Amino acid sequence: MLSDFFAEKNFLSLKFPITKIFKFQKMNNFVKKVREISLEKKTNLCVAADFVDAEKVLKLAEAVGDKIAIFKTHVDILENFTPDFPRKLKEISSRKNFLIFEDRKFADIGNTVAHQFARGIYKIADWADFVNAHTIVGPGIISGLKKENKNSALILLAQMTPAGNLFDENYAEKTVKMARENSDFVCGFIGSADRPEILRKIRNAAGPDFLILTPGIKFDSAGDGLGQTYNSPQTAIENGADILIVGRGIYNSENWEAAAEKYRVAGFSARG
Ligand code: 6AU
Repeated sequence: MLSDFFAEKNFLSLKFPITKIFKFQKMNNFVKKVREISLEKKTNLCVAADFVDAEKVLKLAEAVGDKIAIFKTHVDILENFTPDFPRKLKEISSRKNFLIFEDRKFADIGNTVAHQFARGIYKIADWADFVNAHTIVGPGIISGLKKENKNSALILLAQMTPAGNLFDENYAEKTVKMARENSDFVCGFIGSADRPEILRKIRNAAGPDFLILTPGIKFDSAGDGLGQTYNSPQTAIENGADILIVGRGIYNSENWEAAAEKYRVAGFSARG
């Protein structure tokens, strides 16, 4: 039985009009920053840069930088990573005014994730504005990351997009509770429009002070043969998402900038 905490409530609209959002004052500084960028650049788009060539990732950031609020990386898939990569990406992000999300999906004990976050080759804590973590391992993962945090905010995976995943309503509810208990560091969730009834409950329970970032967004909803599920920008926004993560829908197109513009318009106009 789920608690009242996660029951469907009607007092909050699922779509927060972006211009009215600033009356909610409890929000983390990173959430505030995203909202400010969204308003200024009229975008709630996050581009997922899943190339294995660092130069291509930087080219993509230059091409779509004016259209996005957040740029998402997977540094561990880069075949030519050097410390120059985050330095160059940071320069583009401050020039084009977007934030950087390293999609590392931490999933180990606190002590190990602390090392993974701050040390090794990538030194993620030195440059990422956002990182994300699985809550399956309990709140120690949040403490471990917090211990090494310099200037990042944490996103928790409350849902995932692949077909047949084991995330359920109970898991999402416990994840929202963990976020509320650590709201100095946790600023939002990954949610999926493929289970809209759960996404709505996450939004209701989390309120407007947390971001919900939703991957699995594409105009063409055909899957990728590897389990990924896709929904439209409208479906995600109507069910409580505020940031839309788009990868292949943009970087597999011939004109990255034009594709990003189409997703920017669709996502931002759906916000109302
Ligand atoms: O648009 P795509 O399918 O090309 O890329 C989606 C991006 C990928 C995934 O690693 C990521 O979003 N993702 C995540 C994230 C962001 O945490 C969670 C999830 O459940 N599904 C998903 O696709 O970079």
